[in-house]
Amino acid sequence: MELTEREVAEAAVAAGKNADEIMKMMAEHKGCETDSDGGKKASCGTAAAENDLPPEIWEKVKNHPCYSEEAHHHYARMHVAVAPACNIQCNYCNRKYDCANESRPGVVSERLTPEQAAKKVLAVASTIPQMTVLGIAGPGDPLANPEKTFKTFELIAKTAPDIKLCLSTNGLTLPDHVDTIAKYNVDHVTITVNMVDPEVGAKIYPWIFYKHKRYTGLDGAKILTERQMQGLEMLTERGILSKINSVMIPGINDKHLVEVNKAVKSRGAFLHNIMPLISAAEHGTVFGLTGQRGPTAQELKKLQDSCEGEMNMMRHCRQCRADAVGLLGEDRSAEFTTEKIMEMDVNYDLATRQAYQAKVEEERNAVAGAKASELQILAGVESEIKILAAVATKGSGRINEHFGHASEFQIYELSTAKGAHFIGHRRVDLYCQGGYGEEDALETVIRAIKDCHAVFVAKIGGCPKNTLKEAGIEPIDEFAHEFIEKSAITYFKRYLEGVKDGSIIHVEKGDAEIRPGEVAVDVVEAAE
Ligand code: CLF
Ligand code: SF4
Repeated sequence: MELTEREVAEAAVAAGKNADEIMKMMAEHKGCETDSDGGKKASCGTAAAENDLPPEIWEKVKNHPCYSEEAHHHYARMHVAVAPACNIQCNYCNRKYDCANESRPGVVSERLTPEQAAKKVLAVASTIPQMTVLGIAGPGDPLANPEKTFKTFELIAKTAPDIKLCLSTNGLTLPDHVDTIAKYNVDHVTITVNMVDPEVGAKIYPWIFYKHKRYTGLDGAKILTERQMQGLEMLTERGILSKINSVMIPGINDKHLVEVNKAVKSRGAFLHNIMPLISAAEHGTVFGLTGQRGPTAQELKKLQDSCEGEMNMMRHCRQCRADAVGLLGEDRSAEFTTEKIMEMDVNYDLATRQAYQAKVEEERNAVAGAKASELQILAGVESEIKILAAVATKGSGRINEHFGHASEFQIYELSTAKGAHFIGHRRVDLYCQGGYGEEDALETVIRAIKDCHAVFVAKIGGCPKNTLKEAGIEPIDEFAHEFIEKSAITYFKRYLEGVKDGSIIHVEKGDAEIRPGEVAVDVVEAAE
């Protein structure tokens, strides 16, 4: 009989194992499944731990905040906007904005030369020692700007060799560049794949520009999908980790993305990231102007859940901008404008970075230990009930953000089968506006987390507390600065006990709204 993860943990507890031993037993139980073709499964989950993955894969993902959900609480990435041009047109993109494949629209980027970009990387690496990954993700397509992209990688590989290199592409010219990608040790490549059927593709891509010629409709979509799949296969052959980003467009490719998931998994993709379409008339995109809506929170979750059996899903993407800096979900790009960087006295010290990262690893191990003991809290409790909880956090796996200061909430699904399971985040307006609460912002927070039963915060004022309660969301501040998962499970156990003794009446919650990013105009004009 197949044991669940929790049953393994319970058996370990019963056998008197300590937290480390429990983690190890669970990892061995999960193992890396073998594919029907006898090969190793590409991944054992974005939440995978050291024992879940082959050592060479673990080395690549362990401190990459996008490829490891667990790492994203501790490690930061940065993007440099060196690639303005694009060679296709997506109906969700307005060239005045950052690439919507990897960057939410509407945030200004500065175009950088490779030399400026290299200086910026050193400046950020000296200031944020947990910044471990440099990505090039736009504002156009990095591989439509190969000279600038690879020159940037070359400069950084020389001056900051401990930083992992990462790029994101629409895939049209990927097959032409795989050898160069391998040459510069770019270990992580994201391809945006929204379809594997040109009929679907023709509704998303009005044209592509390939070998000096413009192709429209079905012809363009056919070339694009063939090139994307060819590029993915080539990356897999060379052992380069690939992640697939897909934009979920209700009524156009939502059902089809299950097919996409199968196609990319069979070609060796490591991870699949299904993101919500960001669409609003003021973006000036085709989809924005035609009123194409994005998915709701529950529609997105349902699709991600349905693909999870096929392949591991990334659920912590922030659709970040082409000049993003910091932990996923935090925005420190304003600290590193070109003007400020040029004035900065940069002192890139590898030993300091390594010492800091050793401390990060200690914190990370403490979180893992807390997760193991979390499963002990649930030992012997059985229930079909699943609830969602929102968490205000600044990172490090702790409940350490005030309600009014949170610009996003992390969402966990609580169940007796899986414990506390990260399923995504919700962007919100700041409630606290310079010392006073903003009622309109509170309404947007409630709309964003109204599928949650509880919200965990480090601190919250009396007024928002009451409004949240009236909306059926329980504000909880008793676990301030404690580990998220352990606290959430402690609460969940209490919740189930309340349901059992009748003091709590369990009600199913409805759906919630996914908020797009801020909208601003006039950013980088992408040249063809
Ligand atoms: Fe950047 Fe992308 Fe590399 Fe990450 S982002 S190039 S893989 S380092 Fe990450 Fe940002 Fe989502 Fe991209 S959260 S948009 S998946
Ligand atoms: Fe699509 Fe290019 Fe816009 Fe990116 S920059 S969203 S690939 S059109």
